Amino acid sequence: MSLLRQVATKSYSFSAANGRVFAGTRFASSDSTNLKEVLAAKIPEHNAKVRAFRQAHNATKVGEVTLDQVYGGMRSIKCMVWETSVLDADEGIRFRGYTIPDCQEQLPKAEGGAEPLPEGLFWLLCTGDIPSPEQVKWISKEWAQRASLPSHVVSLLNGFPSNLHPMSQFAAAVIALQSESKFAKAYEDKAHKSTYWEHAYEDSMDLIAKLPAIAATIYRNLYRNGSSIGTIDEKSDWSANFCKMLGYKDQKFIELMRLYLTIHTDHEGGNVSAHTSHLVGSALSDPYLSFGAALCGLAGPLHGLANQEVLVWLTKAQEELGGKEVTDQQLTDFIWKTLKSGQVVPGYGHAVLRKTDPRYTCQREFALKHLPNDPLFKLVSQIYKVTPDILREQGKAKNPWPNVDAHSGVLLQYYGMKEMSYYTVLFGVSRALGCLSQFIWSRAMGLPLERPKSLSTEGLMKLCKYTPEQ
Ligand code: AMX
Repeated sequence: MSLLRQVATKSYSFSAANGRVFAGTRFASSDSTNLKEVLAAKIPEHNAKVRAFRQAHNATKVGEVTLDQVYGGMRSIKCMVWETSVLDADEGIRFRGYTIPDCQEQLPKAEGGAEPLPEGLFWLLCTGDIPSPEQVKWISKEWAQRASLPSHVVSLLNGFPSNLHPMSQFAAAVIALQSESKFAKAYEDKAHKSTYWEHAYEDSMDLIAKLPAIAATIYRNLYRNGSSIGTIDEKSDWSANFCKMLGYKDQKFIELMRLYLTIHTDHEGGNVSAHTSHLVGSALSDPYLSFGAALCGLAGPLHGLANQEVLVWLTKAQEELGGKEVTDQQLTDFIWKTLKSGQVVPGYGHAVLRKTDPRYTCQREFALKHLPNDPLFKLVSQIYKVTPDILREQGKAKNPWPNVDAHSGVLLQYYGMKEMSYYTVLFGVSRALGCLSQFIWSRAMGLPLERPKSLSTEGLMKLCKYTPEQ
């Protein structure tokens, strides 16, 4: 019986000194570089805490639901558990309690680098602890070792027509990888429920490791004549390997990718991609199916595809405005034209946020540091100056401020990645870290099948004792 299986099936006791005792084995959970060991130590402790909490408070009300919320896309209804991050309307995202500036300051960096490594954020999302450099190196190596793709996935990718959107290719390839699922196999083999998280962990690590190779194959097939993605360097980090596979060598681009893949990971549980993965996973579908479904949601223009929409819109603005510096009035007129034609201003507004997205701010800071004179960045800055007032004047959007997608494309195009229909794939590679860290915890906590109640309009009218006028 494996060590971890023992952990999952035997009772545990907590050692107050510096670790936890499991089946006679001591894990100094904060010191181990093995993420699975650290999780094995933390899960029973968390579950015991939740059990006690629920016993005391299961009947406590956490909110009320109005008719407006039922018709209005369930905005702000508090109805799911998401352990890895929480979004505050004014402050923005906190990953396990840490803001983006906290993460930029405290998460380990690559040698000579200034931006956090996404491996570190994954460790933080999984464990709640800021990892040591050694723990982050352990993850980089694990992901490098698990990165190879089965041949049927490569053949599938190579067979896609060039008019199939990169996000559709991405989702299809992730679903096709399901042949490798250890979770599905374990379920078929009647694995005990208490071990589900272990198989979820293995699948999640495998899937995250393979995403850059899938994404880079899509990129090279579509935009680089199907050239080879090359090999993985086990000594390199996940983002650097990804950039190499894509064909980008510039150290600044690699740094940008580390930041990009860190900040797009997680945005609590209610957004379309996270919620989709949560819902699908609750049926005990494996991580491949669950995350493949999440990617389909991310591909929508009101969600992840907005980063593509922003660049399309910026390019149109440049063309229409003559490609030179414009006055605030000219830009204002262009934005009003967009609104009056019934379109949204892409990259602005948010279902939860009510201030500028800190993911926008940190990308803006990156641009101010590395590309302050780029004409497209100047246009993005000018749009930031004029758009909130315009949206306020229009009086519809509850949040007139920019979100993450208003800024990401301009940075990518600066370093030569101009293929805008590819941008959401990068978002998807990062989003896996949030969806899958929570997936592991969802199975560890034994969260049940999601099944909220729906009602027809007739049923709602009856409930509200409302009789329509004849
Ligand atoms: N431009 C124009 N109108 C906007 C707007 C924008 N950027 N943002 C919101 N509105 C409109 C809505 O379309 C809605 O109009 P309606 O009453 O005619 O249907 C009205 O304002 C009220 O919407 P809301 O309550 O403020 O927003 P929401 O929670 O319904 O939607 C979002 C949020 C993000 C879909 C919306 O702000 C939007 O469409 N933004 C542009 C697309 C975008 O940037 N999406 C990316 C979001 C971040 C992400 O998920 N990656």
